[in-house]
Amino acid sequence: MTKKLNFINLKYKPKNDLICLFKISPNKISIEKAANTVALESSVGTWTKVAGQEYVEKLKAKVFSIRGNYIKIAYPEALFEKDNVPNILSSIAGNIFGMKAVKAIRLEDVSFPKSILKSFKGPKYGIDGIRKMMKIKSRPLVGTIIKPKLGLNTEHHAESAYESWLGGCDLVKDDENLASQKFNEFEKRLAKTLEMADKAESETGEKKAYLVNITAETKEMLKRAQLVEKQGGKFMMVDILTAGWASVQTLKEANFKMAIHAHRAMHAAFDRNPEHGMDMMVIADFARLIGVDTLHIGTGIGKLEGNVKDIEELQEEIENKNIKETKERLEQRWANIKSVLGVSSGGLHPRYVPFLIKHLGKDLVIQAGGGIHGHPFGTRAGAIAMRQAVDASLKKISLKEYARTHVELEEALRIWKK
Ligand code: RUB
Ligand code: CA
Repeated sequence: MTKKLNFINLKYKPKNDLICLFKISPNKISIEKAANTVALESSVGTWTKVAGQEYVEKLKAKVFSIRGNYIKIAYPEALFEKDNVPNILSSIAGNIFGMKAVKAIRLEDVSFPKSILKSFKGPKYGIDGIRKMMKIKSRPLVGTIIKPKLGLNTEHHAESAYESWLGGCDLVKDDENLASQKFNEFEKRLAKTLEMADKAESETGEKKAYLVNITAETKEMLKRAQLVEKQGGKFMMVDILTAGWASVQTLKEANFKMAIHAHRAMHAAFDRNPEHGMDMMVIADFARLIGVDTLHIGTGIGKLEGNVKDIEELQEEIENKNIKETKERLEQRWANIKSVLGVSSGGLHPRYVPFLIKHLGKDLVIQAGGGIHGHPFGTRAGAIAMRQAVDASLKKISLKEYARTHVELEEALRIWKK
């Protein structure tokens, strides 16, 4: 190794550092040189030597592991403003993605030191808190997204929510691109749909939650959150990536009573290319750190890209207390930061329920839009069929057999084959 690679120290043992695991495809240079360039650009260096002070040297990021194309970098905690997610990401996930030294680079995982963990509060509810709020001891929660995703008027939206709850949904959410459009304005929708939630609660004896999408410019978003709190809502939903990390922090800091449901629209712009960008694991880590209570993690089987092994790992990362290191994942002790409940959503219908429970267990929200509202007998029957599929799976009875005595499930299986 040449002397110039002074951001590499393979003997270094990280202490209070933030660790990043990168996969790098170097651009006609050695992996060492590429790794060195990543470490310098994301910490105190630049493309040429700048006469520095010795005390700055102490803040250098260090490449302390190189295995094939996987490298680990330790960033001294003092490099960051600790409770500032945009600041942390501007270093570890900033300029490096465009550097000519790499053909591609992917941030696979991040591990936070105690000092950074301590500067965040994490989820208010966590899995236990959500279960308590919804009075659901151990089964997976069933959710729906009102469909069609845009265009429905407020009355039809609220009616569809009501039908979903009566059929057995626990959670009803807005779609990611519904905000306060003319055809269905926020204030009216909130009032009408919460009214229906109350009605459904008293008629079914079950707890019912409306995950209203408050995503907007930050001050407007806070106003909408205040309205939800005033009207007694249990949840608010935010598109964490399109809204931006700073606004999610602002929302969390405002300390509303409601749980936060995080939709991840736009994540695939970061995580779909396996060689470049950042893994969903990183997005999930920051979402847990700031403190969302439920987060979309994918399905492994529905309409959207993602394999089930990755989704299982992702679920462990947000739901467990201590995370073990693997080739593609870093260790993390979450200490006092609560868990986040994973949500599987995207192209789901009753036929997929046994697969989801087999792989992702009961600490999961199983959420279907088209797979409920597209049921030939209507929304209520669609929700009934989903609950029947959950019941059958928990009783370890095949769907085919259960469908013999459950007509809604039978119909769902008849029209949705794969
Ligand atoms: C669900 C839907 C959601 C996606 C997001 O509708 O469109 O926005 O689940 O994906 P449907 P992800 O049930 O009709 O497909 O949860 O993977 O982020
Ligand atoms: Ca991690």
